[in-house]
Amino acid sequence: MWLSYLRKYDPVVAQIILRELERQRYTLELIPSENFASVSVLEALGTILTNKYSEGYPGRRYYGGNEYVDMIENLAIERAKKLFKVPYVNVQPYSGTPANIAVYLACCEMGDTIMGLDLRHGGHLSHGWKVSFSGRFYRSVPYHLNEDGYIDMDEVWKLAEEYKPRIIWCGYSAYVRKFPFKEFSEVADAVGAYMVADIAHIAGLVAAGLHPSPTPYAHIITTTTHKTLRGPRGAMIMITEKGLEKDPELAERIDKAVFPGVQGGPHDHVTAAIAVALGEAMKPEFKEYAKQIVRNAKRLASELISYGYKLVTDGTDIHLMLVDLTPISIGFGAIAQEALELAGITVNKNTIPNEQSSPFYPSGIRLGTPAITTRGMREKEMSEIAGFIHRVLQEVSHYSLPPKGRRSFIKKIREELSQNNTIKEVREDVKKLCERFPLYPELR
Ligand code: DSN
Repeated sequence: MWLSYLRKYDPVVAQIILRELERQRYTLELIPSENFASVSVLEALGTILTNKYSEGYPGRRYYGGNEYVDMIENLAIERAKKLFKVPYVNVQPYSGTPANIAVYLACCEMGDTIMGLDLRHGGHLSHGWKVSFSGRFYRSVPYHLNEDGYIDMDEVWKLAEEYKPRIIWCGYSAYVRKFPFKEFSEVADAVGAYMVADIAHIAGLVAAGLHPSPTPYAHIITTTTHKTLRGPRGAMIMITEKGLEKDPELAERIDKAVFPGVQGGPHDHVTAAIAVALGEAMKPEFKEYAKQIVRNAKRLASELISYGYKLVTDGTDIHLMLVDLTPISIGFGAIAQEALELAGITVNKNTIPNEQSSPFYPSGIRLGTPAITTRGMREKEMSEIAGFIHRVLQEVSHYSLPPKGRRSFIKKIREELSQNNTIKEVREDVKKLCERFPLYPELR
């Protein structure tokens, strides 16, 4: 029985985990940065490797007893090198932001200038947003999207030439088109910057050849391992041949930045699970999976457009899309997220380019297909899901956020909507769809 010891010795924790399993099983997970790791990945995570301290790197640790941990870490490194065709990998970062902190530490002095896409336009917190360490300790010069939702490369060139940044980030959390690695490498090379590709969102697509690789263009590549790559929560930093040519000591500096610069002991159980996920990503089935993610995203996007929704850039090239709900009302993303959640459809509210509201009460929602594709859903189910979303949003389109008292307003509509018959009906339809695509049947 799954969790047999935990059920016996700490039933309180076991019951909460089992309820979360039910939630994952019977809801539609459309948050594009989430996925369902395989049972093999989960098994590797739940092992005795969590007991070990291994500060340092394979063959040069600060603790004894690392014979097998070295094997695990070397295996993860070798698989990542092969998959992403890079000469150097560090698999120890705890997650995406710590990986990016290590990159700053290795490449910049405090106060140096850095460039990333503005958070409100789809960039990541750690690429220079004002409340993050990256916007506080470095001089952040953000670039933006054009009105059409594509990156404004004229602005990128202008800012880079004027401010001569030390780092230029090309990598996004809510950008729906192909990441323009080649164009960014031309800018970075022209101004002598490090080009860092943050492929957290698209790593699985890159690994499967469904998105152009940054390897020929970037100096450094960072990624999390739990999004499209479908591994455990963790991250990696990779250095390309181009990176080593620019700076032969870069690998050593990255290693030192990760440990002892930013972190202590690596999470060896996570490293093992990363090795498993990388092994899975090398298989032909993973390529099929990645293809289906993109096909599903395109179908979901086109169905939503056919219902009259406005999508940023009118579609997607990758696994995610951004629905601009401004035509319903400004800040409607926050209402949509609540209503959809009540119907068993999990999405995240998101700012849209030229947002007129705030990141907490934004006007868009971000949807992605990695998790539902893992369940085995295909184009036909995407059409059904678009229909569910439309039924829910139609039901709540008369609501609009008040200028004040927004938190209590959201609480109030949540209560009202929990009694709404259409939402209850959609919730039942969502459950039926989920039952057709069982999640973790092995975990009983
Ligand atoms: N929180 C992640 C996302 O949802 O895109 C980025 O780190």
